[in-house]
This record gives sequence, C-alpha cells and structure tokens, in this order.
Amino acid sequence: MAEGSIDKTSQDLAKKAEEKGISTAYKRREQMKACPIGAQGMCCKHCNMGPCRITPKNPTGICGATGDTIAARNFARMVAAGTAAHSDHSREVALTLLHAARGEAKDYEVKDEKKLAKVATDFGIETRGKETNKLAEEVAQAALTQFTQQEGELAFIKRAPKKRQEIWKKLGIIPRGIDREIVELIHRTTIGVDQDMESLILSSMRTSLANGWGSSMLATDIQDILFGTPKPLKSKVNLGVLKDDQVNIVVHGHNPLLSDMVATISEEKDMIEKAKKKGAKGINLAGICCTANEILMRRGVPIAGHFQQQELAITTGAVDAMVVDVQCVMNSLPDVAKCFHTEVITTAPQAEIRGATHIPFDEHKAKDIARQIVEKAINNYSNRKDVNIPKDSTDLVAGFSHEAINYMLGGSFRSSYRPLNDNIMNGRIQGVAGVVGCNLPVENPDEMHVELVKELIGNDVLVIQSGCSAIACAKHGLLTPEAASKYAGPGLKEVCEAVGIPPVLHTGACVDNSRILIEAASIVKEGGLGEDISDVPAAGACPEWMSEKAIAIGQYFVASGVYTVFSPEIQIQGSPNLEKFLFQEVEKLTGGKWDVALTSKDIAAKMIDHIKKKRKALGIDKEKERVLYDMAMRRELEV
Ligand code: SF4
Ligand code: MSK
Repeated sequence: MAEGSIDKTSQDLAKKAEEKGISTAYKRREQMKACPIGAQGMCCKHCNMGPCRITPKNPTGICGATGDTIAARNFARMVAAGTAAHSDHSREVALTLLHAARGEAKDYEVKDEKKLAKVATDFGIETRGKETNKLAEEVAQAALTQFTQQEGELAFIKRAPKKRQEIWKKLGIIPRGIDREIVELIHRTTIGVDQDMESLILSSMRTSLANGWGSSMLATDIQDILFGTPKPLKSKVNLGVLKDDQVNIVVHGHNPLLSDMVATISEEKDMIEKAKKKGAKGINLAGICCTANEILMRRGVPIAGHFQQQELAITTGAVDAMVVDVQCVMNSLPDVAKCFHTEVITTAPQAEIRGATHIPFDEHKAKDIARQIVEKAINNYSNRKDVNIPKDSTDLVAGFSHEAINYMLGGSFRSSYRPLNDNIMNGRIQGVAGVVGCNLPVENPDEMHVELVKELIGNDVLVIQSGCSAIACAKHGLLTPEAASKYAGPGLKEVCEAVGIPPVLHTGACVDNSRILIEAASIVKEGGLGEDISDVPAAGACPEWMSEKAIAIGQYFVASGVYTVFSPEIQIQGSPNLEKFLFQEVEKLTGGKWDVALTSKDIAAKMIDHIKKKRKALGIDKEKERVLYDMAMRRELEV
C-alpha cells in the first residue's frame, strides 16, 4: 500500500502487520504475479485434453475452441457462479420464512406485514382474510417454487417496465426457474456444448436476470419481511468502532439470518452481565462486508470495515470473535488470528475453513447457537494481549430502501418518485448513478470509489450505493447529509438539503442491488423519463470489482438496459470480438452495455457522458415544458 493512501487506518494497520511478519492480502498481492493468460480470459481447463492456453501461436484449444468461445465460456461461468452464490443465500432465507411461518423456526417471525402483503400480491396470492403466518407460508412456498420451476417466467419479471419485458421476450432471455438457468449455463459451458460466443452471452444474461429479478430480489424482500424494511438511520463506520473495554464481536459474510440473531443475543441482559463478570463494560457488535450492511440498514449496527479490512480487523488485537457465514471470507483469517487471540468461528454448513472453530448454524435453534457464539466471544475477552484500535470512525446515514426513498421524497400520503423525476427533468439532478462493488488490495484503498462518487455528485448526479463500495465511501464521509453542501453540485445540493438526504444513498448489501432495479423501474413508472430503464439518464459502475458475484450483477444491469462501467479489466481482453460485443453491439439488443475504465476520472466521465446522451434523447438537455402523465398513461407503463 502506498504511503499517503487516503485510507490511513488500513495503511497503518497493514504496515504494522508487515512489521510483525503477518501476511495480509496487501502483501500477498505484491508477491503474486497474475497469470497473463488467465487475466485475458484465454485459459481453458474444461476438459482433460487441456488445460489449453490460447496465444497468437496457438489460437485454438485442442478441441478447436476459439479464443472467443473460451472467453465467453469463462465469462458465463462467472455469471453462473455469482448467481449461484446469491441464490443459495436466497433459498436459505426463503426456507427460514417457511419454517418460521410453520412455527418450526421459533426465533424468527414476520416483522414487516406490509411487505409480506406486497410480495404476496406480486406472487398473485390472495391476501384478504389470511392470518399472517398462513400468508407467510404461502409466500415462502411461492418463493421456493421460483428456484425449482422448469417452465414459464419468474414472477418478479413483471416488476420490470412493460417495454423491458418485451425486449427480454424478443431476445428469449426471460428466466424460467432460478436453478434451471444456473444448471443450463454450466452445462452450456462444458466441452462440446454451446460454442457460439453470442449465444453463450445471451444465455448468461438469462441466468443473470434469474439473479437480479429473481434470487437477489427474493432475498431482499424476504429479509425485509423477516427483519424489517430499512428506514434511514445513523451509525458509524471504520475500525475505530471497536471498543477496548467491551467484548468485540465482528460478524462477517452475507446472510442476516445469523448476524441479526447475534445482534439480538448480544443485547440480552444475561449476556451483558456475563461480559461484565469477565471485566468488560458490555458487548460491542460490528460488521464486515455485506452482512454488516444488512444489520446496519435495519439496526444501525456500526460497520468495522469492508472486504479488504477483514484481516486488518483481527490485527487490532481487539476482536474477541470473528463470526463468519458465506461469501467473501478470506481463507487467511485463522492464520492471521493465530498471532492474536481472536476466535474465528465459521457457521455455514457449506463453508468451513481449516483452523477455524465450526459451529454450524441451524435456524431451528438460532438463538441457542447465537448464544453459544456470543459466550465464546465473552470467554475470550480476557485472552487479549496487544490491543491497537485505530481512532478513526466516521458518521453515516444508511437505510435507503426503495420504500424509504419513496417516503422521503413524497411523504406518507403521497409517497412517490415524482419529486425525483421532476428534478431530473428540470436538470437540478442530471441523472442517477448506481455505484456498487468490492475492494481490491490496491495501492490506494478506497480512492477509486471515493473520487468517482465525488465527481458524480459534483456533477449533480444522485448516487445510489451498495456493498463494500458504500462502506468505502461512508468511511470518507460521503454518506452524510453534510456531504451535499461539501461535494454536491448546486442542483443536487438544493434537492438534498430540501429533502434532508445525503447525496449518496446507501441501499444495502450485494443482494440489495435488486433494490436499484426496483428504483430504476419506479422512475420509469413515475413517467416523463421514457418508457424503459434504458431511457432513464442513469448509469452504473463497479470499481475494484473482486467477486464473480460482481460480474453476475454487472450482467443483469446490462441485460436490464443499464450502461455499466467496471474497473479494472474484466478478463476478456484476449477476445477482441467478445469485447466488441459486450462493449458495443449488445447495446442494440438490450439498450445497456459493458464498459471498462481504469481511473475514477475516466469512469465518471464515461457515466456523465452517457447520462447527457440520455438527457438529450429525452429532450431534457435544455429547458422544456414537461409532459404530465395521467392515470391512463401511467397504467400503460405499469411496472
Ligand atoms: Fe482445451 Fe477444449 Fe478441453 Fe478447453 S475444452 S481444455 S480448449 S480441449
Ligand atoms: S461483500 S461481493 S466484497 S461488495 Fe458483498 Fe463486498 Fe463485493 Fe463481497
């Protein structure tokens, strides 16, 4: 990590870790030389005639597969893997809703009946006169059918604007069932099956839509039902949220089934008393990565850090237990923990790490297991040795679900996106940007996220964020209402100050990128900004993408009509044909397209250019009287 990095907290801790001979991702990245063939998407090991490395000298694999086929297959497999990750998570929350409704998972209950009724209606389930648990059982069963159904269309496809649905229909990419699309895509990419680059990419779009408008959307909705739909709230972020006089439990991973329960148990009087008996003043819960976002959004639990801070959190010597479930958990954690007292506890039946303590989570005994975990942390408090908690923590405001945005903009009697659309049309807000994504062990951590977002809001673009990108920006004060007066352009600043919102709205975890889809669809439904998502002056970005999930998310945004810029490169450079297809030609099919840029300035410039292009196409690039939509016109655009 470079001296003078904007993330001073991480820089200091990484340096100290290195001095102590502790290996972190920052160090390992310096030592690792990326495979140039793999980086270009030109390595295939799909059969045992290979592995084949495609180079100018060897332009095809032994089976004759071209670089285009191999790059497309590798890309498609990333989409399948990313979709599988979100789907397995989603299935688990759907099963928990089912078990809770039947009284078998007694520690969970329906917390948001309004959301339950909304989801039931979208599934076509009659809600009138039904007792809550009966309705929840029917909703859970309908949700689970989305995974296993073999024919037809996923239910939430209907939430997209009509025109978008027609585009998907014409392209033949409406997902039939979540599991089917993942399985079919993996099948297509095995040796001797689908060898046509475009066919593979379209098929991967169908799978990605089964993620965005399927499993991720189901996860978001069911989590809202079980844990409550987020509303704006204040909290803090960065490693300074750890406390030297309290038992620190850090939850890390993705699934709130565990983290929400650990949050409940750490507030229990008994547990706090036990902590006090061990000499601590109380129990302090904090989060890392997306499960942190889940409990931040609904409970205001502070965030210790993002993906690249998981090892650094342990090096503070103050984490008594790091409790992990699935996804984005580094294999190295038990090794880092060996140098401190931290107990790394794995909990997911599908994710164990050698060297960690495994306490399998079971939603039927959720509180008991959470108690066992919290007690382990309490008992470990007295084993702390060298404690070095950085001072830094920053205020933030989070909790901007689609429902919260609707309410903030329109109030409880007339919740609507009308004020947002009006402000986009009158040019105070130039457009909307979704900035999502992960973190890489780069020289200057957070810099790309922060500078990109500053550039966007400075140009009057409202930013919606999720995942670790939101955490990076929160650390630098961008998720506060005050950021509007400091960094936003005059129009956006005026709107933010009038409504009392930050210029950067935190919408949740990776699965909650589905909220951004709903927000985009709601803008279309509100009227005046075109008939489809691709008409809206909007763009997406994924700086420092890391996980295969990011590629799956990028693909569903592109398939939904969004211009989406990734950074760094997306491992397809070995195939100029595939680059041309994804970066240019696909726009004629879906209205969205991929792009890559290597600096925050270039990403922002590309997004702003695109937003300007869309404003021009809508005729709102200059002062113009707006068209007021009447009810009949809105019904036409029903989303
Ligand atoms: Fe090589 Fe073809 Fe086998 Fe891939 S599928 S490893 S390109 S022979
Ligand atoms: S946790 S997928 S590093 S956002 Fe969702 Fe963060 Fe990316 Fe993991």
